[in-house]
Amino acid sequence: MLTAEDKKLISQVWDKVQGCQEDVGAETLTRMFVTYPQAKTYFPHFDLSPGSDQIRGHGKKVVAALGTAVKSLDNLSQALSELSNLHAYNLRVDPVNFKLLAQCLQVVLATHLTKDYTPEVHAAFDKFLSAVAAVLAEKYR
Ligand code: ZNH
Repeated sequence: MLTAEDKKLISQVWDKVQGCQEDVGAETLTRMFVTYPQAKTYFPHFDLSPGSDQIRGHGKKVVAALGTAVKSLDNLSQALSELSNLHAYNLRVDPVNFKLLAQCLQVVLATHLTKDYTPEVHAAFDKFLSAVAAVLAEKYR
C-alpha cells in the first residue's frame, strides 16, 4: 500500500524527470537488455543496439504509461486496464521481467536524481513499480 507520503514523493520525483523522459525510458530499456539479455526475446523485431530509435520510441511509451500511473495512484487498475489486457493476452511477458525493468528504472532514476534519490524515494518507487507490475500481471492465468 502506498502511503500519503509515498504518493507525494512519487509525484515529486516524476516532476523532476519531466524534461528527460525519453532519455530515462531509453536508458532503462538499454540497461535492461544489457543486464538481463533474456528480456530481449520479447523484442525480436527491434534494433536493440543501445539507444536505437526503436529503443527511444518504446522507452518514451513506457515512461508515458508510468506518467499516467503517477497521475492515478489511487486507481491504478483502472488507469492501466488496457495495458494490462495487452500484456496478459497479447504480449504474454513473463512477469519476472517487470521486476527486471523496475530494477533498471530505479538505477536510472538514481543516476539522474543523485542526492534527491533518497532511501525514502527509493522505497516509495519500489512500492509504486510493484503495484504497476501487479496490475500488468493481474489478468494472466
Ligand atoms: Zn510493455 C508494449 C508499458 C513492462 C514488453 N508496454 C508496451 C506499450 C506500453 C508498455 C505503454 C505500448 C503499448 C501500445 O503501443 O499500445 N510495459 C509497459 C510498462 C511496463 C512494461 C508501464 C512496466 C512498468 N513490457 C514490459 C516488460 C516487457 C514488455 C518488462 C518485456 C521484457 N511491452 C513489451 C512489448 C511491447 C510492449 C514486447 C510491444 C512493443 C512493440 O512495439 O512491438
